[in-house]
Amino acid sequence: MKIDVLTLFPGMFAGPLDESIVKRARDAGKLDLRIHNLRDYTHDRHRTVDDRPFGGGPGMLLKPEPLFEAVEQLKTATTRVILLGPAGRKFTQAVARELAGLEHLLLISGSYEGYDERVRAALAHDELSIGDYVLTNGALPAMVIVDCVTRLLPGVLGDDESATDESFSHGLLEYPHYTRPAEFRGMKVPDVLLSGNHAEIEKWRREQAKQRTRERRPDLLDGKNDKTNQ
Ligand code: 4GM
Repeated sequence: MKIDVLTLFPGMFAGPLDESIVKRARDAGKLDLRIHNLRDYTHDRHRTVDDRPFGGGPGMLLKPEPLFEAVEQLKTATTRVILLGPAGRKFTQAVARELAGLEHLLLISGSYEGYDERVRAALAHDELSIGDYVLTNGALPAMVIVDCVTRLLPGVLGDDESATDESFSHGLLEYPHYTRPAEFRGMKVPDVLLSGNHAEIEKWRREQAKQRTRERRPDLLDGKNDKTNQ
């Protein structure tokens, strides 16, 4: 998969995507990730990317011209152009699975107060938010999406690593896990996990997962949730 990211802060991307599983995917040619500076698509002396909103009000907007020029240069017939912003539809594991099936993503990591509406209307196929909070810019959301989508690409995770999709795949939170030692600083691993009785272990895990979900994320149980959200 190819992912292009347009940002005003390309330096923020050095580090998080150069480590661990994303690095391995890039080195193996499974992810072709390119970071582009939006300022490189300006033509004035000051490399201006923003301007004041018509009608007044606080804050600045990204000017349409550099965004149009960048998207027109970077997109092909198969590109999904995605704006990032707190007003987007919520990015979930289901959306990550959808994106992982595409050939090419162009993520636009905005900042300031947002985008000129013509960018939305004419350039973007979709607008995503990673959650209900406001950040200084969309670089972290772009990195979250790159990370989350990359681990779903074919052959990126080994068999052992794949197991950790559990939390969202059956719509419940994960049950508690333990490793050795069986007793640590007076804290014991539940007897059932040491019993070797696999039916009992399954039952215990199912109950724990349900209880934990009820306590922490009742929204996942209340039926109003489209299961495709998970
Ligand atoms: C306003 C409009 C994304 C602010 C567009 C971006 C939070 C998220 C920004 C923008 C952001 C999010 C920059 N804050 N919840 N700030 O995904 O890109």
